[in-house]
Amino acid sequence: MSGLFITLEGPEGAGKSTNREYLAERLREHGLDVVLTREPGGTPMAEQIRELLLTPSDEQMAADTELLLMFAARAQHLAGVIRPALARGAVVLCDRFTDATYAYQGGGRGLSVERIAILEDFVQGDLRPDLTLVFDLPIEVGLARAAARGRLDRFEQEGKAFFEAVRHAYLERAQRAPQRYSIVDAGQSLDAVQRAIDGLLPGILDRCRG
Ligand code: T5A
Repeated sequence: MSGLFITLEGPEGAGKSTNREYLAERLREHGLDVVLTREPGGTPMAEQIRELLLTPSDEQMAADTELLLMFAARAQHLAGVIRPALARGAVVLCDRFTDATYAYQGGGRGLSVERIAILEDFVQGDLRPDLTLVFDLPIEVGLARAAARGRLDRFEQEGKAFFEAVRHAYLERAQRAPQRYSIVDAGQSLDAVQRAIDGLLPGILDRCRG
């Protein structure tokens, strides 16, 4: 058996976590085994790496360190959660994955896409998401939602230009491979976003059964 690997992506505050729960419920109604997870993180050790990555610090983290820690956490997550779940035929719904590395470390930090691709091949082999939902919205709207929750993490303290580059990188990747990506307008009301997800559901269920 081989499961289905679905990732949810987008800039800060786009509603990925909220809508991941919603999509999981819809899929479970159809009797599917659904595993919810996130990056960076997803296992106890990978969550420790997440703390290192998200906690603001007086020592500036070098961009290469950030990149390598993302892939270190990912290697642990793949071994401990994602590969075992896919092997037993589950649907894995993962809040962020390697598209986030291309968007944040590539687009945001300006690291070379070729270098990211080398690490992607090294850590993942030929494993890639089957489907990626990109929750897209104006940067100011997402940052306002994130800020309303209180203290900002290390990434949320970046400036607008960083997040515009992140958003641009996501949209560019989605446009280059439309068979893998679906873009969801995440700037709408939550009801409208969830209706858009309902519209994608038949296609997702087909892939689960396929
Ligand atoms: N990162 C990650 C990298 O740089 N490289 C990588 O390779 C990876 C994997 C992770 C950080 O790490 C970076 C990217 C990130 O900066 P995180 O906390 O997981 O940190 O960051 P986010 O994924 O951005 O988490 P957020 O919680 O900020 O965003 P979500 O999950 O998109 O949004 P969510 O669902 O928590 O919603 C945010 C708020 O908005 C409300 C919700 O109720 C919530 O209060 N909301 C809406 N309000 C109005 N209308 C809607 N349609 C709404 N949808 C949600």
